[in-house]
Amino acid sequence: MAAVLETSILTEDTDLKNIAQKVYDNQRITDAEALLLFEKGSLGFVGSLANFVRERLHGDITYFNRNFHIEPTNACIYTCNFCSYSRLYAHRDEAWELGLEQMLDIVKKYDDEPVTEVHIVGGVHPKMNLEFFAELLRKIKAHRPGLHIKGFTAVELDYMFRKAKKTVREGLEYLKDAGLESLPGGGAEIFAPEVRAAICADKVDADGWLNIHGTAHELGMHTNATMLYGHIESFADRVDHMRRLRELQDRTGGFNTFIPLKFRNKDNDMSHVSESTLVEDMRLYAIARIYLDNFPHLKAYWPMLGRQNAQLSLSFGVNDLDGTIDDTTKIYSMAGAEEQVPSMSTQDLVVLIQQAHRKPVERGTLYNVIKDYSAEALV
Ligand code: V47
Ligand code: SF4
Repeated sequence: MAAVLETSILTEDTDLKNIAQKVYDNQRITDAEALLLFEKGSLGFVGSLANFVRERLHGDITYFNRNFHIEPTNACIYTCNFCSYSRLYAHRDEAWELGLEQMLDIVKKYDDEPVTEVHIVGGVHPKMNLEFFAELLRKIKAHRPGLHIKGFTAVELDYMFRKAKKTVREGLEYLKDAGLESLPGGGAEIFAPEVRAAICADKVDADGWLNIHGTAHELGMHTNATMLYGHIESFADRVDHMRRLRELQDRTGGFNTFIPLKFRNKDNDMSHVSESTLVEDMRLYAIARIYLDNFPHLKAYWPMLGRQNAQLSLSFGVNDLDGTIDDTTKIYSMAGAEEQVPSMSTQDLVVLIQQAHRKPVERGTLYNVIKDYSAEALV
């Protein structure tokens, strides 16, 4: 009853009130209702509903993990217009390409650190093939068996498997045997074909991306899903993207986390497209939390959003702030993200979460609790 009262204060619109009632009753909202939220839902309205969902699922718990990144190369055969990172042709002199031992040295740098995950992601380099990456995985596992390896976007995997003439299932089984444990969510961008053709025409399409994730789920691996938003896509394209993810999740249950990625416009072929506003960012998080009822977690990737905005997102449905990172990723700083030197210590993250009146919990990649910091005093 109190919930109904709260809604009536927030809106006089009957359609929006009906959506709110559904959310309070734990019923799924339709695509048309999600679109309506994008078109008509004020920040306060969608925010309050999303926070209700977030607290029903997780209370005040806010997860983070301790991870580091390996970016094997920033050279890429593809030509995504939004990418500020790829250096194959235009800025060849700024390209890097790491060998196996160099990447193992990055892992060794963390020998005395209590990190639990390495995130491997990079461009698609024609010379870095399936066998090369399988060898990398074996070397990492031999050196540090307990380190969870989350690696390779569906875009990287699609290329690797096609080049090795393996099916998606064969390729994933091969990498899994070598030590790959889960997949990050990159490469999804926007699934709608017209937008995809305009921003990243030449890489794996929506069905290919979804097939790789669905097959990984069938093999018992967990994966994440992203959406690159705030450029030329429409509200309907956002709903279409999330619908495809929600449908796959209904079938497999293998997604852990949805991660909206805000388009940044520095130094890429879409620099003329303005970036979304903070209000629009928060509305998107909130609507994603309301619509994706079968996704357990919603993550704000703080190096891209900035730490204060990430803190704010904890009131708009977000319950995960990714990891400590330690300045090992360049993808966002090169695209003009808030955080040019993305590094936060565990203490920094704990304080950031506590300042938002939430409970910090360190997790493993699969959301196993490593340490509950909620009883620790704010410093
Ligand atoms: O797919 C590239 C994005 C993604 C830009 O699964 C850009 O835990 C904004 O997916 N503006 C790769 N975004 C990174 C990624 C990721 C990051 C953190 C955690 C996880 C996870 C996954 O970066 C790409 C693309 O969507 N990206 N350029 C840009 N200019
Ligand atoms: Fe390559 Fe990824 Fe950049 Fe596209 S977004 S050009 S696939 S590195």
